[in-house]
Amino acid sequence: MLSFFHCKAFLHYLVEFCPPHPRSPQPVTCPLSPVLSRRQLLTRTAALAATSALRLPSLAEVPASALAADPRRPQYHLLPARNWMNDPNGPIVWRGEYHMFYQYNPHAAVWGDMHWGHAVSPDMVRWRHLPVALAPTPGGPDAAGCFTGSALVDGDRVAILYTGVVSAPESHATIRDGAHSLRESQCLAFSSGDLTHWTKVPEAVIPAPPPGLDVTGFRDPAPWRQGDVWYTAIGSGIRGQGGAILLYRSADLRHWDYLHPLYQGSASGQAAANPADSGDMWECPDFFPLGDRHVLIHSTGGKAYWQSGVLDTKTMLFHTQRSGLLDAGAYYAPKTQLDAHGRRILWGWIQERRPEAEYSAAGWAGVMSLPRVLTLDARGDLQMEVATEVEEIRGDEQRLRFGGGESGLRDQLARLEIRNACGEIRCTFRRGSSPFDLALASPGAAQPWLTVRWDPAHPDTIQIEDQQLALGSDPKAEVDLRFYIDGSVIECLANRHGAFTQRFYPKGTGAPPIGVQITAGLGSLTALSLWQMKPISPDRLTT
Ligand code: DQQ
Repeated sequence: MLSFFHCKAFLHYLVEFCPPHPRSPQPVTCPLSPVLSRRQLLTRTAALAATSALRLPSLAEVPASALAADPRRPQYHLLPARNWMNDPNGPIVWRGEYHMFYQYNPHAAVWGDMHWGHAVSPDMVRWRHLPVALAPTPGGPDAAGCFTGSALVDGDRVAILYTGVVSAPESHATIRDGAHSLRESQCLAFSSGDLTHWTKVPEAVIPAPPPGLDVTGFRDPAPWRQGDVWYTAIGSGIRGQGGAILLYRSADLRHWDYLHPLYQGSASGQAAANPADSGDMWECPDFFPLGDRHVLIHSTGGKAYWQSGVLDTKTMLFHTQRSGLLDAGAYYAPKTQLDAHGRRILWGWIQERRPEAEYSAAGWAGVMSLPRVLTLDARGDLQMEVATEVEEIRGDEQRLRFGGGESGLRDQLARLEIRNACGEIRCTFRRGSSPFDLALASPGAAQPWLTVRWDPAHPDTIQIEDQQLALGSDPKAEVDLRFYIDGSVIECLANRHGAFTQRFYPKGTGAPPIGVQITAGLGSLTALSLWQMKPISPDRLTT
C-alpha cells in the first residue's frame, strides 16, 4: 500500500517547479497549512496512483557524511540528524535539563508519518538527540500520526497531551483539506526518569470535538494549570465563523469538559481547500501569563500571531488589547515554555523556503529557532530577544572602531566578515534625518542575502526584505539590529519588536563568508560587532 509519506516523497517528481529565486523562493509545501497546489497535487497523485506502471522513487538515505558536509545545514540551531522536522512540541524543564520535542518524520525529509522527535540540553543551546518519544500506534487513536501537543510536569511524572489522527471517511473527518481526510482526537501519554519511555493512555481523552460544533479542525492542545484545575486550549475554527481557540477543563488530565471558545476570530470570507490557509482554522495555540497580562499565540495562513490582553478568570474569556505578527519571515507554529529562571521562552519552526525536491534530496528539512525570551512593553506589545545563553557560543568579537572618518569606517567594514556562514552580528544606528540601508552579503554574490532599510518618513517602522515591521513605542531610541546567521538561516530582530527569519541557500560546496554593507546612513551608525559562533556539534548532526 502506498503510505502517505511515500506519496509526498514523489510529489516532487510530479510538480513543475518554477526556477527558484536565489534568496527566498516560495515554499511548495507546508504541513496542513500551505499549499499552493494541494488540489493540483492530489489530482496528479490520484492519477498516478491509478497507473499500474507507477514506480516509487528510491528513498535512499542521504549518508551522514553528506549531511555533515552540507554547508546549508545550520551549525548552532537544533535540527534532527536527518529528515524532516516541523513544529516544536512540549518544550519543558525536567530535572534540571531542557527537553525539546518536535514534529518529526523519521523516514524522509518531507512532511508525513508524524512522530515526536526528542532532544535534551543543559542550556537550551547545546543539544543531544534522544530516541523518538512518540510513534503512531497501529489501531490506536494516533495510528495515522502523532501531531502537535504539549508536555507538562505533573508531580513526579511528565505528561504529553497531543493530537492523534486516524484516517477517516470525509463525513467523519476533522481535517478535510483536499489532500487529507483525517479525524483528530486529543491523546495522553506519561513518562518519568529520562523521558525516553512513554506509556500511552490507549483511548483518546478528548475523543471528538464538542457535539454540535461544526469545526474546521481540532488539534494542538496547549494545557496549563490554574489552582487545582487543568485547562487546555485547542486549535480550531467554527465553519462560517472563523478561527477559534476552544477551552476545556479537567481535574485529572483524563476527563475533560468543554467550556466555550476562549477566543474567536472572524470568518475570512476566502475560499481555500485547507481552512488553515485562509485563516479559518487556528493551529498551535499557546496561552500564558506575561507581566500583568495574558498572551495568546496562534498560527494560521502560514504566519504566527500574538495577542495580549486580559483573562477574566470568572468567565474564562480572553479579552484582547494589543496584537501583532510574531515574525514576518519563515517562522510558524511557535510554542512557549517557562525556563529554569522563570523566563517565558518562545520556540518556533523555521520552515524551508526552497522547493520540496531540493530539501528532500538534501535529506533534511526544518530548523528549530533559537530560544527567544518574551516580555511585554508598557503598551502591552510583545517584545523578544534571543536568550543570553546563546552568547556562550560566541567566538572572538570583531568590532568596528570609530574615529577614523567615513573612509576609515568603510575600510574596516570591508574587512569584517562572518566565516562559514556561522555567526552573529549586532548593529545600532541613530534615527536621523536620512535613510539607513544595510545588507548582509557575500563577496561576488549577485544579490545580498538580507536587506534592511529605515526611512525617516516612517520612523517607527523598519523594512526587512519586503516587510514593514514595528520598532516599538520609544521613537527616540536608537535602532538595535541583531542577526543570527547559520548555514541557510538568518534570524533577525529589530529593537526586540520586529522579527524576520530569512532562509537563503548559497550554491556550492562551501559556506560563503558574509559581511555587512551599509549603502546609506553610515554617519548614523553607532556600533557594529560581529562574532563567529561555535558549532554545537562537530559534524552538523547535533549529537
Ligand atoms: N503541524 C502539525 C499539526 C499542526 C501543524 C502536524 C502546524 O498538529 O496543526 O505536523 O504546522
